[in-house]
Amino acid sequence: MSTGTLERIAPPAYAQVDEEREVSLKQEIRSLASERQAIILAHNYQLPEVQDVADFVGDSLGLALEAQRDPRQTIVFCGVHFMAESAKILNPGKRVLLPSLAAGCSLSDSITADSLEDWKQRYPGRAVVTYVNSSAEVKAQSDICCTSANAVSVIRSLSQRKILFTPDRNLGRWVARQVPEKDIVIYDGCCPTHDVLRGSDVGAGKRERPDAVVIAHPECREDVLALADEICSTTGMHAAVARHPEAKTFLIATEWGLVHQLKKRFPDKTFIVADGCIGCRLHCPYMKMNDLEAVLRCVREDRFEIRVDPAVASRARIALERMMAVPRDR
Ligand code: CIZ
Repeated sequence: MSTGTLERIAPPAYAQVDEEREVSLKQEIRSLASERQAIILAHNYQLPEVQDVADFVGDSLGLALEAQRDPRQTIVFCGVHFMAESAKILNPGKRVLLPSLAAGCSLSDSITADSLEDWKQRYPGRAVVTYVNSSAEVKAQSDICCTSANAVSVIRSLSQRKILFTPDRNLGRWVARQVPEKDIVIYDGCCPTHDVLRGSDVGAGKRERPDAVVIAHPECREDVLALADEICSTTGMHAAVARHPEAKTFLIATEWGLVHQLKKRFPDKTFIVADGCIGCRLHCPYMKMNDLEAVLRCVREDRFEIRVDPAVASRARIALERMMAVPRDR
């Protein structure tokens, strides 16, 4: 694919819907959601038009907290499967719906309860810290969860020095550099969307825009992080932009959906997806499964309901609640 000019940021063609249809879908979704007293939550990586119909847009930690705070009993979770599962685990009495069951996560699939069990046996006695991008079964076998917004604080909060970190190797390595006093063994999983980005892509963007501030997600590889001015979670990226009031241009090294929120909040800044090919590689196909048609079917037909085995859920909830007691990194 041609790299084009870095000025243009456009979603891949198949993600676009006809404008008139988009307006009527949004109206129908909003009116059905209020009629049925459903809250719509959308992750920062969702399609822009899906973010626009949500009551709340955020990262997985923010969405989980919002799901708990809101009194509505039906949660339409526009994200991927593990996130909807976490919402269900934390809100067992509420109905959690995921618009598309195809919205999985390769990183979450890179570790199973069995492979974690094998790994724990290889490294006995270590505290298991699991990134929320994991199944309920894997969380249930973990001591504590973390997100990219609190991973460093979670590791620091532990009394144990020896830790197993699962499943993202890039996040794990970055955290290990922040907390050298801990002995951290890192699982070999990754998010393919972030892992595909290379330092040379970011370097090319920097050559074209030497004034740009580079903001990278810690799921990116080390050569990308080495070029970053700021390394943070998606929600942390808002604060990172605010820390550079003099900067006009930002190279964003994370899934392109996040740029929609940044553009809304900072309309006078220019945000460029750091892959140099207009979001074509920093594109998570699973996050984009929940298009407006799927969200409408979800609200109208109450599908697809997420259920978690109660025994698994009660153990996973302990790991999630321990995490939620730890503050965000910054
Ligand atoms: O925790 C999340 O929501 C993810 C997957 C990324 C981030 O940094 O927000």
